[in-house]
Amino acid sequence: MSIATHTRTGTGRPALFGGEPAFATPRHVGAPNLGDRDAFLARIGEALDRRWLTNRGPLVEEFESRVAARHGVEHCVAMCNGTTALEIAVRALGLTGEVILPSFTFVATAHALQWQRITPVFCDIEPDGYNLDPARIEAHVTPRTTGIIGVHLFGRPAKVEALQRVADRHGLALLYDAAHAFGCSRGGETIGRFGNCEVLSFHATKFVNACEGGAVVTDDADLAHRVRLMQNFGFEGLDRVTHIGINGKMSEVSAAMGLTSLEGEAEMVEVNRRRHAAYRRGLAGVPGLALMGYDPRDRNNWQYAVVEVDRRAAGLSRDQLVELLRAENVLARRYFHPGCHRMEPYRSLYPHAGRLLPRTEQVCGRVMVLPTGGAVGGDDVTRICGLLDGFVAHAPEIRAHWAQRPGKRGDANG
Ligand code: T4K
Repeated sequence: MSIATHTRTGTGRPALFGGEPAFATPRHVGAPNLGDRDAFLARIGEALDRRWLTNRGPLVEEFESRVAARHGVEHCVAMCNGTTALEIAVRALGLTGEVILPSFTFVATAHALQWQRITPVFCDIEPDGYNLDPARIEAHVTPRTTGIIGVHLFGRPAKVEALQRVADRHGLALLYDAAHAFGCSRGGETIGRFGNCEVLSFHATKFVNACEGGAVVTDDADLAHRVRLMQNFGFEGLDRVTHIGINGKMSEVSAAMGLTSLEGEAEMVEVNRRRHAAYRRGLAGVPGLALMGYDPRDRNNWQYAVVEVDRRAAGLSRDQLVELLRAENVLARRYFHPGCHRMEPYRSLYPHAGRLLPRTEQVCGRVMVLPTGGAVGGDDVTRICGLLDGFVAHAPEIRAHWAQRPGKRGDANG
């Protein structure tokens, strides 16, 4: 069977069915924002000259004060990664027993609890969004509940006012996983100031990149003090340990990258915003594909191009589109499929959790994240939209062709 569905006009054949891939090299979702290479190398040179590479060197101190200032908070404790920052924040807040969180998040949010033998209790997300639904939390509160973790998924702020009300009503700690939300705001307030504390990630794929890195930001001086002790083995002086702790320190090399990345923030936002506008234009007429928007009243970093696929309207499922795109070297991702509750150990521990997570289950099967940012050009985005438009326009032929393939449709890699 001949199939020519690469574009709406039918030129070319999908790479999945033997055509030339649309891109000769991969287009990644999380390609790092690098910033000014010379500025980075100069910082590395200074660190080498100083022979001071970790243990709260001057670059880490500068990074901490810049991140604190950027978020309008008193305290920032930089860490080796966001997961460790989450674990330390959870421990410094004294959380035990059960903690309520969304399942539609990166698995690190749940692991940060389970790793410390705290039970993650998965709560469904809003009917009209991807964040924790404040209206559903109270049904999960038990005498063992000690806290809530809200996630500002894809940089869209959680409903912080409603979450705070629930936390206050039940005397629960409230912590935010703000891994995606650097530089974002809610109601005129910068993310970073909500709840007891917020946790940032500076992983290479994040808006601000420190290769690996994370931070706890807070206005609570006592909490910040405990967090700082915990990330440095509990040392309070040269040989005085006053607290249990681990090694969660950020290195000078990471801080050098983080500072350089921070300096490029305005430019990165602009590039991300332009790519988002290109996706909006390119996908506007494509049935069944809805690009996630951002509330114009909030500031955002526009780091994620998230598309929800309505299989019936598009004629193809999210998984089919991801598989077609990946063959074209467009390495779309199914973040955060299948949801934490369907990953181990949660899947075995709580096999029925999905019954209380209908919206999460629906969204986990529909969302895909597309390449954006500085690593893709505006023309690339136009081309990716053209591919999607072509696939959807020719969905019946593609489905028919698929049905004849040995093994039929396989699931794309997450
Ligand atoms: N909370 C939330 C909500 C999070 O999303 C994350 C991390 C955390 C907490 C924990 O923070 P960290 O401990 O990571 O600081 C990636 C990242 O490793 C992870 O940081 C991130 N979330 C998650 C959403 O994505 P993977 O397993 O998908 O990574 P990987 O290797 O498949 O890379 C993703 C894409 O980026 C690929 O297309 C390749 C591309 N890439 C990646 C790297 C590392 C590059 O182009 N260059 C690179 O250097 O988890």
